[in-house]
Amino acid sequence: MSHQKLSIESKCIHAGIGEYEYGPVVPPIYQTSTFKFQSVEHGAKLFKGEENGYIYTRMGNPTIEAMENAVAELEGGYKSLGCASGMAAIHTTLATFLVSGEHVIVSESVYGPTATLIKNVLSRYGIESDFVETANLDKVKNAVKPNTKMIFIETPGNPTLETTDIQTVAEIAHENGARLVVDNTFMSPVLQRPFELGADVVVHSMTKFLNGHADVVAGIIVTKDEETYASLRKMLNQLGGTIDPFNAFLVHRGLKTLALRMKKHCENAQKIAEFLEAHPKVEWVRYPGLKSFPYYETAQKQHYGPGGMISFELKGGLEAGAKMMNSVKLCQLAVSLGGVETLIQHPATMTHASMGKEAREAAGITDGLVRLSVGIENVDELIEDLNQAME
Ligand code: LCS
Repeated sequence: MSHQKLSIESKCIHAGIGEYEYGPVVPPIYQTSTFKFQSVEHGAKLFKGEENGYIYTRMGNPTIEAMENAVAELEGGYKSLGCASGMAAIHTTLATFLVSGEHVIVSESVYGPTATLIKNVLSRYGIESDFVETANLDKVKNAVKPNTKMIFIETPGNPTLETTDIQTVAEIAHENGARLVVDNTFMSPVLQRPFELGADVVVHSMTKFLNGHADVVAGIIVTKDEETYASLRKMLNQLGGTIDPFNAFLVHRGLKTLALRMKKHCENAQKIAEFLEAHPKVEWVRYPGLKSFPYYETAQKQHYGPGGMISFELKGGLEAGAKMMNSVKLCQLAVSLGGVETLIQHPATMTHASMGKEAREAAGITDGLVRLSVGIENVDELIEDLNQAME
């Protein structure tokens, strides 16, 4: 049966699995930095690209390739590139497609280090940027300049969950000769597939939902054609932010339960968001599955489920939020997200501290905002824990 016809649940189990010596059902871990050539002539042919084969793990490795093929298949893309972290994936993508004098439009609400990489590092190489509320399509249109070559959106955005209409922004990008890159970390390909909506490149921090077990730092860039893939591969070979075989093996293992996990993340988060919304101590809650979500229509249009991320603020702001975060017992106070365990954190002093107060305020990241990554524990026990922490 062609994988293309399979459901996302079955793809999670079978994607990327090839044929290996002795017939294992799981790709072996080729924990090697380099590969032997049969002769000088053979080595030369591999380097020239006249023959297929492996040379050196930074340039390619069968365990990594199996995981890359799996993620590409889940996203409905062509090929992908495993990276050492989500930041390595983002850096490689920006460095490949932007040169000095060019301009990128970026979602205001993005992971803090993505914003600082663009503002503080890429600016040193002459790359211009504007951070805008990409959920507001007029603002995106107005931000386009003659030298705009990329629109980079993170949707839903970290940590505000600001949701950008991927299809319309893809149209704006393409009408203006720019590429659309989507950071799909918060949804995973089970809940959102940006290529179906016109995106050109998809990136992920695989540290999050894709691996799902809080034991790997990794990233990926997914492409939809050979030309894009080849340019990125060349850049990744030079920048060197490649994933290693063991981490690729772990991510591939995690992918098998991705659909199952996402279903449970959604069920639990929906119940918790409803509990928070009804709680007298809660000032506001943002969750794509709530009717009160400011981007509810866009979310309904482009998501296959509401996801596992919630942001909220207590009455009493930061002080009340800090008290709550210090009082959880089952939920854990830690950054990162997308794992099987529920994590709670404070963006203004943690994940988004590097952005500075002004940029945070512009992006709607208030000092009192609390971010919850809902895990797959028993939801009644999670609610009991949140309730006692608020009391
Ligand atoms: N993109 C998004 C949307 C992220 O949330 C993160 C990390 C990254 C990219 C970077 O990925 P990494 O290099 O860490 O694999 N987000 C984190 C967070 O919210 N808490 O800790 C890390």
